[in-house]
Amino acid sequence: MHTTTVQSSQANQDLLERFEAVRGCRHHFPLLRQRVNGKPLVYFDNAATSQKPQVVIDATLRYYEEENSNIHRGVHYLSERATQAYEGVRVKVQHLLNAAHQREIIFVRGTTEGINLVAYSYGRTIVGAGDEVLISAMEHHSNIVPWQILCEEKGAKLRVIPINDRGEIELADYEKLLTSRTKIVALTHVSNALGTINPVKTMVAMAHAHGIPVLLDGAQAVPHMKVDVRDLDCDFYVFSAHKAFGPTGVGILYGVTKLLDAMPPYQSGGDMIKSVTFEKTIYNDLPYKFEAGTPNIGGGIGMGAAIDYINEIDLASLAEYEHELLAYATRGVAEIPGLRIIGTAREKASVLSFVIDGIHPHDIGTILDDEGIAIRTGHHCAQPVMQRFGVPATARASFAFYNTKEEIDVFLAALHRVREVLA
Ligand code: 7TS
Repeated sequence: MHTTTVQSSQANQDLLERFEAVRGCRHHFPLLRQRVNGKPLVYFDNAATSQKPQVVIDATLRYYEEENSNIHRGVHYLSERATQAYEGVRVKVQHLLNAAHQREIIFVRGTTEGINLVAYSYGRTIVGAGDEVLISAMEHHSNIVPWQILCEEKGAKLRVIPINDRGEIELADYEKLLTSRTKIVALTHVSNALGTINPVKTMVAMAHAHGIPVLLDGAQAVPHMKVDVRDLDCDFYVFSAHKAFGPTGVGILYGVTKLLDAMPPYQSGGDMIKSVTFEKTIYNDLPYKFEAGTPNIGGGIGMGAAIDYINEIDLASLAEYEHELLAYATRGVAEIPGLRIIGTAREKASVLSFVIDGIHPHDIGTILDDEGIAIRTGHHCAQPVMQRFGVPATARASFAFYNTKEEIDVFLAALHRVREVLA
């Protein structure tokens, strides 16, 4: 008994020290130092976009000050330097995701473009009349609309895996929807509106048992957890740099070589070709076949710095710390009369969506903004989720590892004031 107590107090001490190390990273983010409406900024809109550490800002600036040049096309010094830096980021992403090959890492504009690329290129080659595309009821619009357009064009059917009242997928429901007509499953790893972490590894294995490929939307996963595409065994994985401490306008599509190789180009023009005549164009090899035109080079370099930064943080401690923040906030909001949490999955990332009886979420957002607190209100580009839970919109606080319990206290006090003023 005594030994257990000593061990557990040692474990607690270790945990506190690790949390302290995570919290210490806050000062790397210059934007968080500002005041908004005369109050210290409390930034709880991390699911929309994360803040950027100084190293990412510096790397982007340095690129424009010292390296700016177009890539893949010059023999001159600067072009070679920019090309090396940019291609170096591809290797960093490969290691971040544990992809087998560099050629499986495609630079895109973000999650949205990555999904569109797969829907337009892969989707159009494999989906025909009477086929089905399977998504879930908790998808972001960017993982609904491209598939809907594809299905309309091909006379195929978009099928939807339902979710339960906690905002979880029941695997038995999912299994029933996997049939010989299903041509692809496109699923979010973590829901932006509910916070649900889906059991994607199991779900990929279940789809593969039927020979169906799977695309995972990792927009909300990469900033919060270690992602290993080979362990997940997914066929495609997409994410945006800007939600993972990098710049806007750049993201990644990972795809397995076998599928990418067989896919036609999505966009065409410079860089994606080997040779062009008016009679015939020979496409470039992977990954360049999918990278037409001058990319966001500065953004890519900033993403590389963000990956270096993530690699420096202990991701396991980060996830534990964020979990602690979510649990603390969840306990706190439970004391606010009339407040209902939307999304109570057993496996959740740091998203707290809620409604308060008789108060519109936009009014909650406006009062919180007066206090310097940034949350998101609305449908979070997931209108079907709102319909599922019978609400027009929610207020959503989403946390990152640079947030603190003290900020959550400020947020809770402001929510109590919202009730006093508006209810
Ligand atoms: N998928 C998920 C799960 C997302 O959360 C988002 C953005 C996207 C795709 C699209 O990413 P983009 O970088 O291409 O725009 N989600 C949010 C959000 O929750 N609030 O603002 C954007």
